[in-house]
Amino acid sequence: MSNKMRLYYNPQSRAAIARWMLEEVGADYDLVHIDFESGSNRRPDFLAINPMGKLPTLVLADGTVLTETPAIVAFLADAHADKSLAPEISSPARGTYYRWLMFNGSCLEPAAIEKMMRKDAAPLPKVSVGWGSYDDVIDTLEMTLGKSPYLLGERFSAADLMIGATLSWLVMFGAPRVGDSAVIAEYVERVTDRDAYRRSQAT
Ligand SMILES: N[C@@H](CCC(=O)N[C@@H](CS)C(=O)NCC(=O)O)C(=O)O
Repeated sequence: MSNKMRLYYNPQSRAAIARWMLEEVGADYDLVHIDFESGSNRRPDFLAINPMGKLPTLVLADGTVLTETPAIVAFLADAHADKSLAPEISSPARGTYYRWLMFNGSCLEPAAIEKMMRKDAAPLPKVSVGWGSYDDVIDTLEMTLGKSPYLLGERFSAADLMIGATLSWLVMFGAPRVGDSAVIAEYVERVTDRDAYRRSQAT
């Protein structure tokens, strides 16, 4: 095997987001296809790399293992600072960038999973769960994206890649509200209208 970065990958997974980011920064990487049906992500050789058995898993050239999509996205943005996908460290915009990168995993994903997979259950208590409620999460995104084309204003950043990718999956899976929201539909179209995104979709 070469000493390039290795992305353990399945196109029907969050690994597609990591691949999009690898394309944004122009990284040289190998894709290792993981077949969920045959359970190859639960085999000992893969669990030795990522005991969670999850994708994406990115192994850097020096053997460092990265998991958690926002961490991979944030690392690649910083490792390729010349691509200007993250604001300068310590700038106020960097704070806003972190805000939305973290919002993905702490609010958007769990709110959507609760909404779509616990349809018949009473909503979890708003004061206790970090995402408050699905409607609050979507209202917050609509309010923010209704004011400017990107989460940081006029410039695309890796936070848009993260939130935009998740919103596009939610639209595809028919999550409530997102498909009917012009603000969200236009945002998803805007952030995915990029050569790197198109390259990342290649089979
Ligand atoms: N917290 C992880 C979640 C990763 C995750 O759940 N990946 C799913 C695919 S989208 C997976 O690998 N599922 C296969 C399995 O658990 O067997 C991240 O943000 O990257």
